[in-house]
Amino acid sequence: MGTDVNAITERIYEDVLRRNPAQPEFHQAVREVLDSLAVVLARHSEFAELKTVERICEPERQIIFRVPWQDDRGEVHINRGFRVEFNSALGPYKGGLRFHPSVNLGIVKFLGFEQTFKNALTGMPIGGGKGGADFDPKDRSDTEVMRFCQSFMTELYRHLGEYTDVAAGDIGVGGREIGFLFGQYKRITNRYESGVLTGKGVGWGGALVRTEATGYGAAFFASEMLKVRGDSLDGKTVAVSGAGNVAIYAIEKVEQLGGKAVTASDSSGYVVDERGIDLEVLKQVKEVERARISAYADRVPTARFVAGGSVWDVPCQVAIPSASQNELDSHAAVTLVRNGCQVVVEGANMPCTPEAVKVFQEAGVAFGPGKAANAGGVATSALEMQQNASRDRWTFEHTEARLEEIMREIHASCHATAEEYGAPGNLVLGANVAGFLRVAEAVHAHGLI
Ligand code: NDP
Ligand code: 2IT
Repeated sequence: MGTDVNAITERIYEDVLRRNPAQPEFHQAVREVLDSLAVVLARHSEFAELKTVERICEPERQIIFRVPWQDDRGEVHINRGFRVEFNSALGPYKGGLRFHPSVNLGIVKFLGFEQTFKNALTGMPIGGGKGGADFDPKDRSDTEVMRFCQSFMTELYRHLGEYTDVAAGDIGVGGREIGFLFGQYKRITNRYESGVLTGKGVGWGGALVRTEATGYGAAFFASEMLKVRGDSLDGKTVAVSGAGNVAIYAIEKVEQLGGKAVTASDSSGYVVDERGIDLEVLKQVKEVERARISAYADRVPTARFVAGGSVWDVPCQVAIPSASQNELDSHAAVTLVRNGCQVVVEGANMPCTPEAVKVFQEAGVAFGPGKAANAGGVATSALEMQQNASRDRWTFEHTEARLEEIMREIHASCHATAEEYGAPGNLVLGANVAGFLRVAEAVHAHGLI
C-alpha cells in the first residue's frame, strides 16, 4: 500500500464531489474532516485498505418524503421532509430535526456527517443522523405548526425507534414541536416509547438540563479552553450570535461564570447591550412571544438594535457564534482579531467558514470547533435516553454535573489527540481525529457492512 496519504484524501474528496453534486455544505464538512485525516491514514494503513473513510462519508440511508398540510385558512402546502441516517457504528442514529426554509439534502447531510463525529466525541453510545424539512415555522400559528408536525411524523415514524433512530430538536424545532411530534408517534404506534425523541417536556419524560445543555456546554467548553491558557471566563466580554435555544443558554452560563455577554441576534439584525444581556427580557421576547430581536432593544434602555449588520463588529474577548452555518466569514474574523478576540467557540454547527477558521488559527486565537464545543446538547439527549430506559429521573444538579464532566472530557480528548498527532492546540484536528478513530474502530469490528 502506497503511503501518499494526501493523494488518498484528495481522491476521496473528488469522489464525494462527483457523487454528491450541488451540496456545498456537505462538501465543506467533508473537506474539513479529510484535511485532518492524513495523519491518521499515515499511521493506520488498514483504513485505506478497507476504505473506512469512504464508507464513513457515505450515509447508511437517506430518506426524502412529501409533507402535505393545510394552513388555518384551508390552503394546502407541500413541504419536503428529510432524514439522513448517517452512521450507526456506535449506537442508534441520533440527531436533531431542523425546520427552516433553507433545508435541503446537502444541508441535512452536512449536519448528519458532523453529528456522527460529535456523537462519538461524547463517549455515549449514539450513532449519527439528522433530519428536517424546508418548512418555515415563522409567523405560523400553534395549530399550523401542530398540523405540520403531525403530517411530518405520519411519514417519519416508520423509520424511528428507540433502538433505531432517535430524533430531537435543532433550528425551528424546540419543546413545542417535540411535543406535537411525540404525540403523533405515540398515536400511530400505540407505544409510549419515551426514548424515541429527546428534548421532551420535563413532565413527560424529558431530562432536566436538556433545554440548557447546548449553550451551557459551549460555555463550559470555552472555560476549558481558557483554562489551558491560564485564564477564565470571569470578567470577559463575550459576543454571542443567535437568539434561540443555543444562544440564550450560552449567555446564561457565561453570565453565571462571571462573563458579560453583550450581544444577541436573529436574521433581522443584532442587539448590543454593554451592561450585559438581560436574560429575563431576552427569554420573554424569544421563547414566549417569538418576536423579533428589536423588541429586546425596545424594552431595555441600555440596548441598541442594529438592523442587518454584523454582530462580529462588536468588540469582545470571546465569541460564541450560535445561529447557523457560515454566519462568520473571513472578513468578520479579521474584525474580531483586530478587536482583541482571544477565543472563538462554535455554539452552532459550522458557523465559521474555512477561511475564517484559518484567520483565527494564524492569529493564535483559540478555536473550538462545533462538533466538540456544541456536543453538550446531544450528550444530554443521551442522558435523557438513559433516564427513559431506566424509567428514572435525575436532578438538575446531577445532570448538569454530568454535562460539565462530559464537556471537560471532550476538551481533554481533543487537546490530547491534537498533541499526539503533532498539532498541539489545534482542536479542529483533535476533534476530527478523536471522533473519527472511535467511529472507525467500531466500523472495523462490524466487518464489511
Ligand atoms: P433556534 O431555532 O432556537 O435559533 C436559531 C437562531 O439562529 C435564531 O435566532 C435564528 O434567527 C438564527 N438563525 C437561524 N438561521 C439563520 C440564518 N440563516 N441567518 C441568520 N440567523 C439565523 O435554533 P438553535 O439555537 O437550536 O440552533 C442554533 C445552531 O446551533 C444551529 O446551527 C444548530 O444546528 C446548532 N445546534 C443546536 C443544538 C440544539 O440542541 N438545539 C445542538 C447543537 C448545535 P431567526 O429566528 O430570525 O431565523
Ligand atoms: O446539532 C445537534 O447536536 C443537535 N441539534 C442536537 C441533537 C440531539 O439529538 O440532541
